[in-house]
Amino acid sequence: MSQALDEIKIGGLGASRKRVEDNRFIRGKGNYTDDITLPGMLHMEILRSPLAHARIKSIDASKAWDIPGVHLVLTGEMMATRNLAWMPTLSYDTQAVLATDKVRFQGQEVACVIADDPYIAKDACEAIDVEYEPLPVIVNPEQAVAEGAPVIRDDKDSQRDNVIYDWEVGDAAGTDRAFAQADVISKLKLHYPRSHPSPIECCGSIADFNRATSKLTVYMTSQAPHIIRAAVAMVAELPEHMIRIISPDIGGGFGNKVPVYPGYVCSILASILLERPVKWIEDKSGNLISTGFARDVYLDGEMALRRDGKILGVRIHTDADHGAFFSDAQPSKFKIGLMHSAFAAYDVPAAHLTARGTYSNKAPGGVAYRCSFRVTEAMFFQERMIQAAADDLGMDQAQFRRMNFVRDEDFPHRTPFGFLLDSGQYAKCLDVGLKAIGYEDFRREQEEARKRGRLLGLGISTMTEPLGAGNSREYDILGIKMFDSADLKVHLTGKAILRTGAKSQGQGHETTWAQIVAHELGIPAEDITVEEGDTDTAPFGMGTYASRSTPVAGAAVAMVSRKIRAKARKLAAHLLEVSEEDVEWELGRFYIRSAPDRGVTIQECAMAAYSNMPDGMEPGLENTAYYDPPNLTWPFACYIVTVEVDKETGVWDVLKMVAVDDCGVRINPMIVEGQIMGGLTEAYAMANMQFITFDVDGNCVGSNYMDYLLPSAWETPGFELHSEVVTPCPHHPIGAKGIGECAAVGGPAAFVNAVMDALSGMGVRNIDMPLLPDRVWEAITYRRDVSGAPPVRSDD
Ligand code: MCN
Ligand code: CUM
Repeated sequence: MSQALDEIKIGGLGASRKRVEDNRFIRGKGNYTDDITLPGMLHMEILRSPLAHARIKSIDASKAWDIPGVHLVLTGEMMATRNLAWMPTLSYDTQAVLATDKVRFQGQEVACVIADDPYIAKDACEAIDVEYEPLPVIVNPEQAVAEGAPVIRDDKDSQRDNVIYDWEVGDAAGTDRAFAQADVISKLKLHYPRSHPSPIECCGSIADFNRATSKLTVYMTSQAPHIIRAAVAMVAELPEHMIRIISPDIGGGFGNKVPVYPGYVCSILASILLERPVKWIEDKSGNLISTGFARDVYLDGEMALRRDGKILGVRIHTDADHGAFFSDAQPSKFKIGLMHSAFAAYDVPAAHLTARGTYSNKAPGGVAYRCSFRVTEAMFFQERMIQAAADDLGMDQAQFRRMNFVRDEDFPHRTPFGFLLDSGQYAKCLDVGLKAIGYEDFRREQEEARKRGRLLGLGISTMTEPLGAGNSREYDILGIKMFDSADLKVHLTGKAILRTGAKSQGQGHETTWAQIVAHELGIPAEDITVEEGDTDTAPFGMGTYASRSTPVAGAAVAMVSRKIRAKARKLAAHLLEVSEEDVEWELGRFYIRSAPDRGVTIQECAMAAYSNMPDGMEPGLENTAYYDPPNLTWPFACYIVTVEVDKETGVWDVLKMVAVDDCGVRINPMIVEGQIMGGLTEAYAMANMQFITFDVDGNCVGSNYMDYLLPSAWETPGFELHSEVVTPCPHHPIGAKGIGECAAVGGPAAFVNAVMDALSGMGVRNIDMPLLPDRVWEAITYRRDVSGAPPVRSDD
């Protein structure tokens, strides 16, 4: 009779185990960067540029130096003497650490003051006199390429204009042929606005250089500590083994904490110069105005259609506004991230994408915010285009999707842009969603309501998303291949510590990684400590973004557990005095095949590894696994929203939202639901209320939480989640696919499609996000599209 453990009881795969990290978070016992105080620690504040584009004529810091309690004032000029005025970006560009020649966006770092406390430092920043000579300002790609536009990056010898790249992917000629055969060509043009992650905790660092040991320790808010260690080694020319990066608890990242920011670099240099710990904690407006923005992409596309609804081909052009420096954190091969994952869920025979990136006088960014490298823009545009195409054909929204989906029996499926999809049940997800929303009934209700002058709408968004870069053949950042790692040490009593190269910012890795070990080894999850974020103890890894932790580090956790199990099997054979071939495994226990009652637990094997190993066996029970995934994972999602739009005010309310997510095997169903709820909330915020843009002078409008609204439980509609569709990932050791970004990626189009559906027949093709009441009202009243592209209009 089997004596296997009950997997759910030990907190294994599929257990909705409570998040262990919450025990300290809800007690106020988290350990965030700002909670750390070191002996003799000083504080740094940053002086930011008030202008978007200006030549710096002079910087006079003498008054700041005179303020009691000030230890150091850093300027670009001083940074330059150490070759640190500029730093490399993750996209092979350069970025100013502190401005020397010009300021290139509002909020750019101009000087830093290090003082006894942050208040003195802030006052001293205000005592610095900077003389600026204003220059013409560029806030969009059209201005960037206009005749006579000022060259923003005149620091670069090779740069004669504001174009960063022209890039293309797909089959131009094949796509031309598809369009030649089309019965109908459907077109759409829109702007996906800048958006901003706005985690509760801003960015920050504490640099601590110890002259006696030559060791630099930096506590910081990084989603990818090992990448930061490599970057610091290169930028500051310090030996890598003398650098220790520690990311303690992180209060939300959402992509905001992937890039290298000037504040980190300045705090490090200040600590080296002063030989004291230097803390920098960014304030909210500093975070909103200067850190990694997302999106800001202009999308223009057309779709070739056969009369019966079959998609024949797609053409997309994107203009991406990258701000003053090209600092996207993305795989080096792809200039516009994974934008070419657009339409992956659909069987599109031919496709071609062209992309141009330009500089502007705006904070650098473009990629990071729950997006897996531009996938948010790709899926938003895809689903907006799908809706427009179905409307142009006069076809039902659900039927048009269903007939063009990649079918279950067609996997593996190669997309026209070259991605390989391995699994999915798209039509089934859609059917579950339609049933849950009550599709047919709603359509009838909508028609009835129309007759009485009420505007109801239904929006669908269906998509598959590439999560979990990479495989190392195709994915690297600055040449470093995108694999990941796990290190597992089983102590002699059978308890264990697991470390990975990922870094949780709220996703719950301390809970879920232990569940994978429990599944593989039968060690109860509560007996496993999970630790991440310290480069001196964690194995090398590429960090957490692109929802890559489960697909890559999570796979490494399974693989290292299997290595441990393989050794434990030898120990079991030794303890049971049989040969290894006669030993069988069930959860938590090895037993003799011919005598199942005779067995040893994994804990007994662990004890033997330290006390009773066979002759010649290396003692101990620990191992490390590096995992290079064969492919990305492709979760699928179907989001459906119904709304009512008020004609008089343009205000719209969500009536119901359903979400059907298939992310393969769920490690922790409760955490997965939390990820989806959070992502849908962000999607709703982007679609409805988050307004951040620029005026003609490059002033960042909306860099405060009066304009850039964070939804609370009060504004957020309820979401109905469905988990019945599970298509295991065929190449992942436990069949899991990523989930961390799906809802934020697929969600926005569902909301916008719903509002557009409510307005159908009014001659409105597009309203740019956020769908603020005045924009919706304008569309209804004047029967026209409403653009949200900067510069902001004077009536906004
Ligand atoms: N999970 C699971 N079963 C699956 C897939 C995932 O139980 N089949 C669990 C994982 O074990 C993990 C969580 O769900 O605990 C998210 O897993 P995964 O999809 O692998 O994503 P990552 O852990 O790599 O997280 C990154 C992703 C990104 S890129 C952004 S941006 C984002 C997001 O996660 N930022 C977040 N979700 C966030 N959630 C919080 N609370 N805070 C952030 O900053
Ligand atoms: Cu692009 S935001 Mo997440 O991948 O850290």
